Amino acid sequence: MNDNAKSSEADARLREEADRLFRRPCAFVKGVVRVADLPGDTLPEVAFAGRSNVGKSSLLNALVGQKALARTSNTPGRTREVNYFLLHDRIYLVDLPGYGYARASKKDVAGWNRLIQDYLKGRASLRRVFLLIDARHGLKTSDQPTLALMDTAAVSYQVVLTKADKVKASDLEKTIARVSNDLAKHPAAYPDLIVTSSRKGTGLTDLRLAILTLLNNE
Ligand SMILES: Nc1nc2c(ncn2[C@@H]2O[C@H](COP(=O)(O)OP(=O)(O)OP(=O)(O)O)[C@@H](O)[C@H]2O)c(=O)[nH]1
Ligand SMILES: [Mg+2]
Repeated sequence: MNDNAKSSEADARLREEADRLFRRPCAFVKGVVRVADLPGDTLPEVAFAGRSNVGKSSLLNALVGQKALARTSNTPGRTREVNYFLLHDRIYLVDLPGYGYARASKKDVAGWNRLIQDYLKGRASLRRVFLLIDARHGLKTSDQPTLALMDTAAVSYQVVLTKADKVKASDLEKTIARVSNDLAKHPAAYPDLIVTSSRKGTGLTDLRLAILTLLNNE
């Protein structure tokens, strides 16, 4: 067997292992509205951040193959707490409230923004933030404060395009190129992005593998 064949066999094994990890039990632990109430930081965690309605909760459900573990909604502003889910007693998956939701009250928005900021800045066990971006829109002005915060706080983050089923392949390629180009200016951003559709199941193994790799590097 040549080296290429060996490495692609190893890749396939890792991808299987990643899918297997996400078939393990995953359960809701708690929803938190103040950083003081976060669970102890003895386990590693990854978080899903992004504009309201971008598909964070749907992606989490798709990853673990459960339809209604995290609550989703057509109406933006569904997730209002920092929601902790524990996968296989090994890693927390953290579903964050969305930002950029114009119709919520100023007081609510300020509260959620403060919560997200405090969480992102101060969580020692946070291994990576998956920053979800709608594949139809790319990065928006309302994503900029979060990007800046994570750059300043040196929080490692990776962009995940969502709802890829909603765009034509040619437009998707353009968005990927544009977002990759923008990310090159951000020191804490991981250069590769992951393209997903929770509806079609696209990219789920790629994202699971990214998370497994973080765990294997613990
Ligand atoms: N077509 C399509 N729709 C999706 C996909 N993922 C999510 N949606 C829809 O997008 C809407 C928002 O999904 P959520 O998962 O609730 O979004 P969220 O980012 O958690 O939203 P907030 O909690 O409000 O911040 C719902 O109507 C989902 O059905 C996808 O891959 N494809
Ligand atoms: Mg949500």
